[in-house]
Amino acid sequence: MTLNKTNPSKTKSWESLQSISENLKAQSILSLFENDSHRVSSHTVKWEEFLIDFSKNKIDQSAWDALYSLASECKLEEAKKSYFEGATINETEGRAVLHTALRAQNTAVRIDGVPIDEDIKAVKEQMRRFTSSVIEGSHKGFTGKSITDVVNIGIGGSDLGPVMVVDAMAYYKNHLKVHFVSNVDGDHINEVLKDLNPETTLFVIVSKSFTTQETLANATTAKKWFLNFAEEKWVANHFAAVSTNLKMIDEFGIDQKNVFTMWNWVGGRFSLWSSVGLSIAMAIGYDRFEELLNGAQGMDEHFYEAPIALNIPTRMALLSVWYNNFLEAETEALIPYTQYLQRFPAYLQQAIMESNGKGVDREGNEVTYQTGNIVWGEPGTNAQHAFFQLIHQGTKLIPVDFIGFKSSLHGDQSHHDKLMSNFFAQTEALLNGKSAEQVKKELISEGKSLQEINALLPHKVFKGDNPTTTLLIDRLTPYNLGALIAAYEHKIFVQGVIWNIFSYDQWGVELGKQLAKTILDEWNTKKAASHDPSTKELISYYRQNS
Ligand code: G6Q
Repeated sequence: MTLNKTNPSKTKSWESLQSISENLKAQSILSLFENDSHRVSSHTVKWEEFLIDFSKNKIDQSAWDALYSLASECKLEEAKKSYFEGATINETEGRAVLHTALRAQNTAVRIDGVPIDEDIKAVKEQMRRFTSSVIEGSHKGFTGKSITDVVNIGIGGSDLGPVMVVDAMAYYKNHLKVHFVSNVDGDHINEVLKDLNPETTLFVIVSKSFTTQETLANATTAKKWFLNFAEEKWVANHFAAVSTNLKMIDEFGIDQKNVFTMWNWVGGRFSLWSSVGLSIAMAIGYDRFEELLNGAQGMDEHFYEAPIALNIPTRMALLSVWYNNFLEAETEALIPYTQYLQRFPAYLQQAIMESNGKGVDREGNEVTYQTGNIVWGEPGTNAQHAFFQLIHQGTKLIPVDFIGFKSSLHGDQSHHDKLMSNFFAQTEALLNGKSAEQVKKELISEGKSLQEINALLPHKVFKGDNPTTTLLIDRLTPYNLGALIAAYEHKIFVQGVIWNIFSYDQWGVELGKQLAKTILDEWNTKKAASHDPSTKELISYYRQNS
């Protein structure tokens, strides 16, 4: 069953949302609180250790109801079934989208009639054995020493998920040092290699296709570096690979027993749950990797079963559609109040923008409405000292997700209270703002003259009425992190369903790759290719001066 091809802008609910939005644009969020004494409880969803407060958003119940109808007109429930049951919902690549099967305890899903459950279990078992042998030290390098450093070589989906999770789970980490090399920039790999001991280093080459220029270049450099110190036969102890392309791995010379398969039904940017997460399992141990998977599975079940009004990912998605398509917001910010999640916005930038940055609908027509929202962010409180000025007093509507935790991991309550007082204060300030009267009173009490007050006043006023969603989670555990990531994954899915686009392909990254190949070939063969005048001039300047 493929996805329905409903044009959302032709639905009845879309029309209602347009008129509701006209009415709501004129109302402040504060007035919505005044009109509804139960607003906080009716706009808050609780699930396991998550509490999501949607009440500080510019939306009322009539808009929520119309969004729920929109989801139904766009056949969200049917789409969810197709997603979880392994239908070919990635139509343009002819693939299912089954990262959910990787975290299910058991799955009855079959691909082309073939069950996948046993394959998933076998790879997980291989991961458990391999990571345990490296962590416990029984896996030895070429001089008989145990491994101390693991280098994940991969890019995009084969890098961003693992690097984000390894960073986020630093508190749970074991003794292994885990490094990530992604960029084809030789300075990246050379910076990492310069501090490594080849006797105790394990390289994990992660590439679903095993044809990616960056990863192959870095893997080749790593192997060359290693062979300066050891004979070829020792590559088996120091290199592992994750891929669907077993033939190419063989040509690269990696021992079959260190090869971890993955499948075409796992999209790159959703692959951290597969063997692509090998470096995560190395860093925190296989059992904690399983806890991460269990958290994602918990969220999968919630997403699949919870009624729409209590469904966290669905409400997050519909809210984003509301801002994007009816209140003309172009971007959304995401501010985790924990340093551990510093890579979370970057990870979600790929997941969200590569998935939903599409301008053609599921019938191949150009869309006539906005799709893929722009996502950005940095951890708080750092972000407050950087770009929060624009959110508070700039001219753009920027809905913000605030993600915070009830307890810190190291248990320093004094720091945590300071952090969380900022967390709550920011959403409060964004909502309430600061009126001219308040500012005037303050300036008077500071002893400012009338002239000074008049000059300063407009600059110190905060209009407020800036929407935020608060995600308050008990603790940053592997389980809760898995659930949090899965919530955003399903948000992406729901948005794609509503927008009638294909979320799981990424043709937009191909053209640049093709042209880079043309330019490189041109330099290697010394045969000029044609370029626009600007690019031609720039290339010639580069070639003369480098
Ligand atoms: C993700 C994309 C992309 C991909 C990289 C690496 O969904 O497909 O980011 O992960 O291009 O691809 P390989 O894993 O095939 O090297």
